[in-house]
Amino acid sequence: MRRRIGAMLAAAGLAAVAAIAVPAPAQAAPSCKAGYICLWDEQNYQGEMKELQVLNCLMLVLDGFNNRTESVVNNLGKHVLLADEWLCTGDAFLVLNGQALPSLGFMNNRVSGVGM
Ligand SMILES: [Ca+2]
Repeated sequence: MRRRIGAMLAAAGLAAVAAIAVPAPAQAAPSCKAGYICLWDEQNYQGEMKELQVLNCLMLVLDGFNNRTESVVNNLGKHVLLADEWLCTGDAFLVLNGQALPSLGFMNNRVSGVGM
C-alpha cells in the first residue's frame, strides 16, 4: 500500500510538472511602428501583415484585407474599432491604444472596417 501511494504521489508530481510545462511562454507582441495599426491574417501575429494608418474609417476591402484579420497591435496613438461592416458599422471590437491582441475571438476573419 505504501509503495502504491508513493507511486501515486510520483505520478501526481509528474502531472503537476506537465501542467506547468504545457502552456507556451507568452509570446511577445511583434513590433508595429508608432502611428500605425498592424493587422495579421492569422492568430499570434502570423501570416501576412498590413501596417495601416487610419483617419476616420478605413475600408479593408481596399487593402485586400477584408475578413482576414485575426491578430492586431494598435500603435496608432488612439483607440480603434474593428468593425464587421466596411463602413465601420455593425459588430465592432474595441482595441485600446497600445494594445496587442494575439486573437480577435468572435471577430476573427470578420473585420471589414477600421474606425475611430
Ligand atoms: Ca485570416
